Amino acid sequence: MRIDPTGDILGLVDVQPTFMPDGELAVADGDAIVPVVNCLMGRFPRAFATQDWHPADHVSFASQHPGKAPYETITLPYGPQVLWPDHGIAGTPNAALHPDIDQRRVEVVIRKGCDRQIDSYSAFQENDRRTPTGLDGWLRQRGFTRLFLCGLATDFCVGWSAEDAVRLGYAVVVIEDACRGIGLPVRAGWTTMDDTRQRLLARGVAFITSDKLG
Ligand code: VGL
Ligand code: ZN
Repeated sequence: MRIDPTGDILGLVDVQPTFMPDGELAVADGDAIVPVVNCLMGRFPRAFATQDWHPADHVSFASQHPGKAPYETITLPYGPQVLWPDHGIAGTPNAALHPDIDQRRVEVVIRKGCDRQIDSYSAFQENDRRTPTGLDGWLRQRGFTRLFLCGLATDFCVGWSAEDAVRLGYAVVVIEDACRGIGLPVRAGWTTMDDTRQRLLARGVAFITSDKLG
């Protein structure tokens, strides 16, 4: 797959220590993507990044709901919400972009999940599916038409970002070896990873590995 230096951009979704081994919401093998992302960074002239950036009393934290445990689901005004361990706390070292990430080509960083009352998986809008982050405006004004996404977690922030990007009219490519997922069970033999993959494939998202990029 050839990279078009004007229309293509690499998107780093939540490449933060909070989602890596020893982090608060550790994704298995999450740190393994760092060298892959740095290698990709050399192939794309431009990149954007997102950071999960929550206040310490964020509504998505199980700690804010007495009697609830992480990974249980509750219902909020905007719909079902998985409860997470406290993570991505704004201003903490584990919420920074991973210190080994080469940021030279990262032109914009979008922080999301800042509103205490609303979670935000997607790079484009909060989970109320109403409040935009502003990323669409930035990408559109700069003329980008195809997004190559990598980061954490495949089945939450990467997947929701990919789905919104397609809906907003972008071509979307997920670079699988530069992503890792959480993989919560949804039903017997079926996880949020399978579910995400099927949903994205059905919407026209392409999945590739980084060695397929020319
Ligand atoms: C994420 C769960 C909660 C992610 C963020 O980055 O995929 N997942 N907050
Ligand atoms: Zn979060």
